[in-house]
Amino acid sequence: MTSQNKQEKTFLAVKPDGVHRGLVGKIVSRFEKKGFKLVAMKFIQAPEELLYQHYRDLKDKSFFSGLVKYMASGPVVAMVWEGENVVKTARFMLGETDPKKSLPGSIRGDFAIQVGRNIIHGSDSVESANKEINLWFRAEELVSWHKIDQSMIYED
Ligand code: DAT
Ligand code: MG
Repeated sequence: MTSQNKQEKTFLAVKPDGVHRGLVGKIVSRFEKKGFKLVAMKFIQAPEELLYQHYRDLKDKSFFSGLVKYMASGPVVAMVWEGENVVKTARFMLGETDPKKSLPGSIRGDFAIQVGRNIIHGSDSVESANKEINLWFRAEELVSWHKIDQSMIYED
């Protein structure tokens, strides 16, 4: 199997706290340096309806309304990244949901303190990634392109 067959996509979003704190460049840079390929990106203030959909599995949690309010409080940088095993690897790069449990070196471990201000979202499975990508982006917003350094990142 070539790496081309193992490529998958994930949905990542710098949350409003990450944007306010000027961390967009640093966060994007980590995924670029890793070798993943950016295929879509937009800067938007998400409507609450979109956020209800995005977090629908958490609608019965006590923190749900606070979560939606925080996510709608300012702009987010919504992105789609592609690469081999990118869903799981991006989750490792994010750290744990609670920054207190996130190792230094991870994004939440390095830049966040509380779970309710953990600066970045990442899909937790290929299935949720596909749902989230479809929710946040139209098909034509995903750019199909060949990244010139692929043979230096993948051996096959
Ligand atoms: P993750 O974002 O790591 O996938 P999740 O899907 O379980 O975590 O929860 C979504 C977001 O909800 C999470 O990034 C921050 C918030 N959240 C989760 N648990 C929380 C809690 N106990 N208190 C406050 N906010 C919480
Ligand atoms: Mg989640």
